[in-house]
Amino acid sequence: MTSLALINEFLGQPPNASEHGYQIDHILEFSHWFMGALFFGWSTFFVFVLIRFHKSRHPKADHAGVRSGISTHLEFSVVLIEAVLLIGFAIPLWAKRVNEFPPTQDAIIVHVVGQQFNWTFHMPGPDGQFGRREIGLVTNSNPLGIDPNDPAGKDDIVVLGELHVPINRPVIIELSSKDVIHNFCLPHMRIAADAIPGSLIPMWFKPIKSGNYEVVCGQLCGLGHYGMKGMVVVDEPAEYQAWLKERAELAGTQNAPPATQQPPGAPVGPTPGTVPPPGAPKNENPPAKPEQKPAQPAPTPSGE
Ligand SMILES: [Cu+2]
Repeated sequence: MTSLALINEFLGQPPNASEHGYQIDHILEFSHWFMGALFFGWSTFFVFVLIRFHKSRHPKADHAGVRSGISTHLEFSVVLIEAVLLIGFAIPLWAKRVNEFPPTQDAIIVHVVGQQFNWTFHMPGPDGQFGRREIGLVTNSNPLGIDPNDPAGKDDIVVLGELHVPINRPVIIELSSKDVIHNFCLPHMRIAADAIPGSLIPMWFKPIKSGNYEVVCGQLCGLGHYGMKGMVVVDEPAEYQAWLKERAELAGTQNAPPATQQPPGAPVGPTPGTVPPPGAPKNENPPAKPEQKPAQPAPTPSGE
């Protein structure tokens, strides 16, 4: 680590784990050192002016002002350095991030969906094709609303909270949200982008260090915002394949629940309409049948 990086460490920047991250770190480092130099320079100048133009030395104000051109040169230099930073470094780096996506055949493509207050990851499965998603099909067991009639969606992998990616391969993320605006922020990978309902926002990074990296939500998205965390695990290729195989095996049961399985929220206990065997424990709060009419109050037999 160079001495330039000291300021990033001081500001709490976590270690970089992505291929492009060092470029962002350089700009951050340079900008902070430059701001520090400006602060020091202008503060010194301010103190100098206070002393140099004190009333005791200049009892009468001079309307001609300072005649040397040094302040003009200084200000011009500051503008020049800032223009070089913006036009020479920041804009090209940004343009590279948004225009130069890696070829999709080498990349891992993941749909990331934010919702209050977690992240869901959607991967295409062995066929390499994402199933159709439809917001009307969202249920507890189908959090992304994958169309069960779409053959491309049969092998899709849906994981909540933790995504695995292989090291040294570009990861392309398509970001969206189910409710409010979130922000998918991976501080170690030096990327962040807003997840906006109704939009698919692409972003990409290439992890170069294996390990577990926290995902945070970078937009104040509600009361549970503080807990909206996830994990990106960068694996060695063999570990990644093992994880993928495990998830793919699970995907069959995830996406196609057996026909006999009760839907979520179904009443627990004997099926409504069956007579419990004698001696069976009584079912408290029997589920009401929707077609049942509310019971009429029995007429009181007494003649009061
Ligand atoms: Cu959020």
